[in-house]
Amino acid sequence: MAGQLICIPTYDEASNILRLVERVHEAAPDADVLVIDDASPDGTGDLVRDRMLKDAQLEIMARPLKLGLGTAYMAGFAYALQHGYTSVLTMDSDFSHPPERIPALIAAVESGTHLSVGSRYVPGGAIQGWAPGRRVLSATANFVARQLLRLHTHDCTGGFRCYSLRALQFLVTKPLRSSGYSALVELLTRCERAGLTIVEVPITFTDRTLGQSKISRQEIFRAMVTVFRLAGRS
Ligand SMILES: Nc1nc2c(ncn2[C@@H]2O[C@H](COP(=O)(O)OP(=O)(O)O)[C@@H](O)[C@H]2O)c(=O)[nH]1
Ligand SMILES: [Mg+2]
Repeated sequence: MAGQLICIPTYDEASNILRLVERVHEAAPDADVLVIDDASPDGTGDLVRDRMLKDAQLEIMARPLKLGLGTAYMAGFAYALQHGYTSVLTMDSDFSHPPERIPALIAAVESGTHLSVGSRYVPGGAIQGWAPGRRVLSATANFVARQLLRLHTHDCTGGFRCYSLRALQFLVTKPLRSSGYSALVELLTRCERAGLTIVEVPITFTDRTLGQSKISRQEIFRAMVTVFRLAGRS
């Protein structure tokens, strides 16, 4: 019986991915890992394929082009359901999401919560290494999203989450409107509006030390549009 699947979307993460997979296996020895790679030009996919030869708990979903974070999550959810997994944990591949918090996120879902959210914005949560500008951007995005969408969750934009089987079955019934980063807000909004139970697990988020952030001005603008669109449908 398949259990937990850990989905890691990657785009140009050659400097991080293999070390991360190792740390994830240490933190969650029973979970399988699915890397969802969008044809990274830096060869991330080849590194994963090579490691798969000696790692039976590692799999790759290789997509032909950069299709965005939102569609990567949805593809991971569909894969998990097809293969009989009972929960999906999502995390970034740049070590911003501490692997040692994986067990706490999974435990919350195993004890019956539909969705657990790794949170920077609850007591015990923190951010390390971000310049003031990025901190303000994230705090503002969360404040605006919470107010406009009337969300209860404090960290609406983080991608370190564990989705229960119930949450997955619900989310795959409808395609997302957003393909990029704003998918995180959309996924959360759908779960809250459906009345699914959510807990926030405090995490210390640490800025990446290797590789480049893929968030762009265009992504930020698109995310704002998504929040307004979702607000219009509340
Ligand atoms: N598969 C896939 N992964 C992506 C894409 N864009 C970003 N990622 C991954 O999503 C995660 C978060 O991206 P990152 O650049 O660290 O964003 P930031 O932390 O918000 O600056 C990382 O693991 C990226 O490699 C994409 O278009 N497709
Ligand atoms: Mg990052």
